[in-house]
Amino acid sequence: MQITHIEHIGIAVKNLEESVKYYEKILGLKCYAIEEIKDQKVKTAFFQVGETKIELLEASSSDSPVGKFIDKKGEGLHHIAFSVPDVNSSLKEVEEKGIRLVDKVSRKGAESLDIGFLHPKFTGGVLTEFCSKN
Ligand code: CMX
Repeated sequence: MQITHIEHIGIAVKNLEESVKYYEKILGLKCYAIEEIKDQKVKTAFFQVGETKIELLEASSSDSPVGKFIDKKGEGLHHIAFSVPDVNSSLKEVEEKGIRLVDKVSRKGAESLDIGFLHPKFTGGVLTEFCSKN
């Protein structure tokens, strides 16, 4: 496994617009992109913090994984995403080590990255994502 850095930290929010205000007006960060990812049923807002991004996530439909998460646990840290050179080989590597995958093969995420999720029940309760630029 060759993780190069934390690509982003995903934070589930009820209202994207309201949450963006906190990051901009209180923390002084700048939202550089808002993007809806239809496949994941989320609307996202991005902030760059050094090499890492903060990704705010608002559910765009009631059956969205983020909506389910907020219903159960409330707003807060949702997932951590590690940058790797090749998502599919990293997914294969951890699966061979006994980790259950959410995604057997990569799919397209925000900013056109290749992404794949590991199941939180096999990662110490932290939903974990691999990302690569392809
Ligand atoms: N962090 C930690 N635990 C989580 C979790 C999260 N983000 N999301 C769900 N869980 C836990 C639940 O609390 C539940 O635990 P218990 O069994 O102890 O109650 C368990 O995982 C199963 O959760 P569920 O609500 O029954 O939901 P599902 O099994 O239907 O789905 C999961 C869980 C992880 C497979 C699903 O949320 C998923 O596919 N996530 C990956 C996709 C995603 O989150 N996309 C949004 C981000 C988009 C992006 O960044 O690009």
